[in-house]
Amino acid sequence: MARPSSAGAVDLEITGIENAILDLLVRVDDRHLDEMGLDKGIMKLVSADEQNAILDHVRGGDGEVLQPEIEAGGSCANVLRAASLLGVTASYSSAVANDDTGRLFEHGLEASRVRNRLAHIDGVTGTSVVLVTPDGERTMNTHLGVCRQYRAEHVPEDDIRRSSIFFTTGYIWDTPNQIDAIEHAIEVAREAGARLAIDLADPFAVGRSKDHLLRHKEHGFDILFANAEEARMMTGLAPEAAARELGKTIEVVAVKDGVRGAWVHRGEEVHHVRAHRVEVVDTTGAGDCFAAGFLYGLLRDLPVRTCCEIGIAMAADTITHLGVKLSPDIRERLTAIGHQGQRETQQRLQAAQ
Ligand code: 26A
Repeated sequence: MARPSSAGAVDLEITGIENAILDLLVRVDDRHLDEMGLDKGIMKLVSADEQNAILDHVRGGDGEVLQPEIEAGGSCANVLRAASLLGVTASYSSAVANDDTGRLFEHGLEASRVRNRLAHIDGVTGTSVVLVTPDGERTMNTHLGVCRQYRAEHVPEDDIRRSSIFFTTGYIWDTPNQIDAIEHAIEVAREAGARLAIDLADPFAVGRSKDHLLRHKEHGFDILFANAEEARMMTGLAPEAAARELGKTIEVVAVKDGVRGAWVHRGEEVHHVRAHRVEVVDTTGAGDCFAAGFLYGLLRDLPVRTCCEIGIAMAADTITHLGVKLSPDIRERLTAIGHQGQRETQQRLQAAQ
């Protein structure tokens, strides 16, 4: 995906800013959610005390040792780590504290070779207690900690200027200082000619920040990812119609519809791509991996339908693992999808001549 010729040197593919969060994943039964009055499948903001009460509750109080699976999370960071595993060069910024949680998060970033542009602020690093039920659905209980104190001076301006794509999610429009920071980052990206990509991330985020998101929908976003519910909240429409509507002002739009697959819109093109049938272990990060795969495809100049197929393959792969993980052979599988997409495009072009 080429940048305008007026832009400076571009040696990074994606820079992202959002919330640094460490995930504590625990397998639970549906009754645990019922007993705690938690609605399955949603993200809820909670205090650190509430997180501890949830962990105590699922431990059952009989001396059983609970060992959550601990791994770096944060929606945007998930996207960048997954993209980086595919060979995309990425840089990430948010805020962590000088605590073990923050160090584990940083380790996750660096292990995936994502450039670390984290700010350090006194307090506690964000965490999400992710409860995974036997059907693979995830219910997130997030304590945001110091990432809510992220501010404009933390924005890695140089990295944004040197990137093809600036990426964030709907989660970032939260505190006034975070809003200042993201609006500043968007301005830097626009001035430098970087593409602006956003994942709406969560119906909760769209509900909270709809005005900001609608403004950027009209005057800024180049690439948008949404699930069916988020797209409906933005447009009042079902997935295909929502993709077409959002596509009136946004160059590339992907609307994900779970087991019904995804719709992608670009210019005159609209495609539907089917979901894969897989054994679902944990849906955490499925949307993040979709975005990672899709952006990888765009950065490699693949046809938009192929980008969507790669996104779907990434989502299908991660949901067969607990946590946001990918299978060792994922890169080869995606390369095969990419080659197939290129062949089909060549055949179509030849047939049209
Ligand atoms: C503002 N909030 C609540 C959040 C998040 C979040 N990432 C950014 N901001 N709440 C949960 N997450 C992350 O979402 C991922 C799955 O898409 C979790 O850390 C999880 O890895």
